[in-house]
Amino acid sequence: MHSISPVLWQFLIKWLTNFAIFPPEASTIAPYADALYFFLILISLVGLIAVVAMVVTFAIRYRQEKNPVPTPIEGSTLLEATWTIIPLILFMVCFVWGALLYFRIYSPPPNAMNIYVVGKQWMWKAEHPGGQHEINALHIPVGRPIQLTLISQDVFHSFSVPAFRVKREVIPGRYTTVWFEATTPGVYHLFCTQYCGTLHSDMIGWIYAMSPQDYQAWEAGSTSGNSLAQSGERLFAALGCNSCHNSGPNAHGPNLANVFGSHLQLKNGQFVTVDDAFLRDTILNPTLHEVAGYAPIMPTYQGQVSEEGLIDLVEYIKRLDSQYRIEQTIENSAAQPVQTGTAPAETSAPALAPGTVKQ
Ligand code: HEC
Ligand SMILES: [Cu+2]
Repeated sequence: MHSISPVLWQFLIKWLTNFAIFPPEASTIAPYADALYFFLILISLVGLIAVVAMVVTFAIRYRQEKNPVPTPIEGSTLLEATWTIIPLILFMVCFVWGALLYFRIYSPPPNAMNIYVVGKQWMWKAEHPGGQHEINALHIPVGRPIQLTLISQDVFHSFSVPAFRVKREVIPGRYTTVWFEATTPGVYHLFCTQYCGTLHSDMIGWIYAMSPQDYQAWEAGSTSGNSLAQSGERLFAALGCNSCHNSGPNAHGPNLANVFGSHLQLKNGQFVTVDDAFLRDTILNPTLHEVAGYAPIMPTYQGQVSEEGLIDLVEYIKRLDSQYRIEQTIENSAAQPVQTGTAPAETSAPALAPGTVKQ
């Protein structure tokens, strides 16, 4: 898009960034978003100049001394067609261009690496599948598509990284996703762009875009010991899910192996594709979509599992293939206290299983 003159483009962006009126372009999508942005500015400028020029010319040309009596104009089809068709074309160009960009921004590539982010008053908590937890920080490798699955624990928030030109609403009770691919290693600002209470302006963090080697080193150095799926496996046992969901012959619930991504038939005959949101909904609200062939005996876990716990369960079920073992962690999980590595305030819940909600 900026292939017209990469040199000129670089110059423009550098200059704007240098004067702190423009964030750097640090993702693959950024130049595309900027191209549309500059196009909008350009046509606005052209419109502005045309209108001002006409106001001034007409004011001079048709001033009172020259035209004491105004000449009535009956209308001109040509003129009206012109000022209808030209803006229509311009708006259609903006629409099609914007729609193409929108689809690009909101459809993650299938090989994207998934990281979970929980927003709450007033912090961002990121959870990597490997079990790394961070607060108001997110470490990512450059050159690799990253998909974030976002959810809020309380009110509406909005996850915005200007340098990547992405922004996504973070909503209580519903997973939303956003993806990006960072291009330049660096540290970039993360903002909440939804007014979410008194300390909203404190709800900021940093994205650390690192070279793949640095990222690997960080990943290895900051794991809390358990992957999300392993924590999920323990929670699955602690909450008694495995009393109904096991591959045994007398199981009361369906086998959950390979359920993620499959098409399930519901009681009303409809089919649903099992995704993250479906899994989360089923745990909290089993009657919402009852699966054909089973009695609706699954209890609700509303209020018993934290958002982090739900993420662990989702991640566990996602990774189940033929059996119920992610790793042999079940035996010792009851004996030793489990460190989930989330916010310090939450790791101290004594009598509860990891990931469950304090009552
Ligand atoms: C009392 C038995 C029971 C318990 C305990 C139970 N479930 Fe279920 N679960 C079922 C039954 C029966 C169904 C299918 C009918 C339905 O959807 O209500 C089901 C459906 C599901 C589904 C939908 C997928 C499918 O193939 O139908 C998921 C996911 C699930 N359960 C996860 C869990 C998790 C996670 C827990 C623990 C937090 C849990 N269940 C606890 C009985 C149970
Ligand atoms: Cu917020």
